[in-house]
Amino acid sequence: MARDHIVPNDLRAYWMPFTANRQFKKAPRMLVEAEGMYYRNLSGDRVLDSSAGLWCCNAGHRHPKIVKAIQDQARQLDYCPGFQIGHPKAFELANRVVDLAPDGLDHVLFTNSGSEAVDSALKLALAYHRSIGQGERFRLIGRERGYHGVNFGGVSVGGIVANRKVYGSLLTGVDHLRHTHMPEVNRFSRGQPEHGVELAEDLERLAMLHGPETIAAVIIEPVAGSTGVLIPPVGYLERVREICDKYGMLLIFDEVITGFGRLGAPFGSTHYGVTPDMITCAKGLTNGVIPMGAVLCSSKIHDAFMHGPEHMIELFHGYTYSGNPIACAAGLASLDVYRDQGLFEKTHSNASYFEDGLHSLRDLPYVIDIRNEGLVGAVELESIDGLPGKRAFELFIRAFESGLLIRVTGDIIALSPPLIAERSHLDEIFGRLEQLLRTQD
Ligand code: PXG
Repeated sequence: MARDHIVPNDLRAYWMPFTANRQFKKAPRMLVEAEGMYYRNLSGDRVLDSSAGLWCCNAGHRHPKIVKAIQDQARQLDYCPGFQIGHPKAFELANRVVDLAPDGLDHVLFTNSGSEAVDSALKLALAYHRSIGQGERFRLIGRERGYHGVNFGGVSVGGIVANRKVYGSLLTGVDHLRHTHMPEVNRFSRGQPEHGVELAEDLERLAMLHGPETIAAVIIEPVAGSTGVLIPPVGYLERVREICDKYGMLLIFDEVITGFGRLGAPFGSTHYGVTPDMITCAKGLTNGVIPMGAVLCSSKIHDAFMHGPEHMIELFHGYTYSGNPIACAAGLASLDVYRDQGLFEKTHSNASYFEDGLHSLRDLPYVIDIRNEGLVGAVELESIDGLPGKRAFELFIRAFESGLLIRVTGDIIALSPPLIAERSHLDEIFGRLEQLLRTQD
């Protein structure tokens, strides 16, 4: 039955995610088309994408091979139950992902988002310890300023205050490492900051505080993205790995952003040469086109569940859409495109050009820090007294109106262009940003 209070073009019903809804609905910003590095808005103007959508469209937009794979799959097998039944592409995609992963991460669970991947990994960590007779390991360690999605587990181990504080007590038995942002000594670092390896010792402190035998897993992003691009100090990830090994704690790298080429290697772990026990990923897995996430885990973890009568389910976990055929087709096509267009290598070779362009902005008004790694970077602005986030938000609006999509978090501009970006696109991004930064009020 039609509701008579619904009128065409009414924006009220949709409560938008992580959005200033009232502001948006007064002055909507709509995108209606995309191709390659550009979106198009309602008026038909081009909008250059400097954030790969939300850090996910690594091969750019509307890639013909990905579009075709999705169309073909929808025509052939639209949906297939994932519990007790399979379809070939889910197995093929799992193998392809394992091929890209560091040695030793040989098994894949599929989810529908990064948030679900994180909660799956945390549950798997707890269940693993229980299955090897260490059920007393119930604690989970995250990090201040960490972002691990919005489900209860991910918010509990996450460290972004606004995402946590209104949601009650969250999971119990969680603690947080200190974050690694040390602008006093690392301001304007290029690549990994020199100072801060000692922050990894915070894990020792937490182990001593709680008793290491109570800790199941530590989850961190190799490069913390959402909080404003924090690059790990030299030696930090290696030291965290050592401490986890010393006490039998699992290490989970949340690679939702760093997975699939962002740093110029398949994963952050391959880029930094540090292998975790699990990787969570999403976004670039399907080029952002169809929702999908994954947890990669070691054989040690997988094999610990493979006992008992063979007719029994080994892990009571999964989603209606785990390994959805259309998502798998999008995933396979995305990985083909990354390989065939050499996008990880291209990112590696564009990284220093990107770095130079980004750091050329350092003397512009209100710029207090710049940091980068691979094809991800941040420009941090001085906050307006009493109005945190306002300066960057205004810049975001002005950028959008002038035809540039950027992502801002607090007063930090985060850049993560599609990996197909040519140097001319990077020049355009930095040229436009320079203009916008120079003309701030
Ligand atoms: N872990 C990490 C490290 C992430 O970056 C998630 C988990 C959750 O993924 P889903 O698919 O559930 O959203 C993310 C997502 C931003 C931004 O601009 C970052 C994310 C998502 C949307 C916006 O900071 N990261």
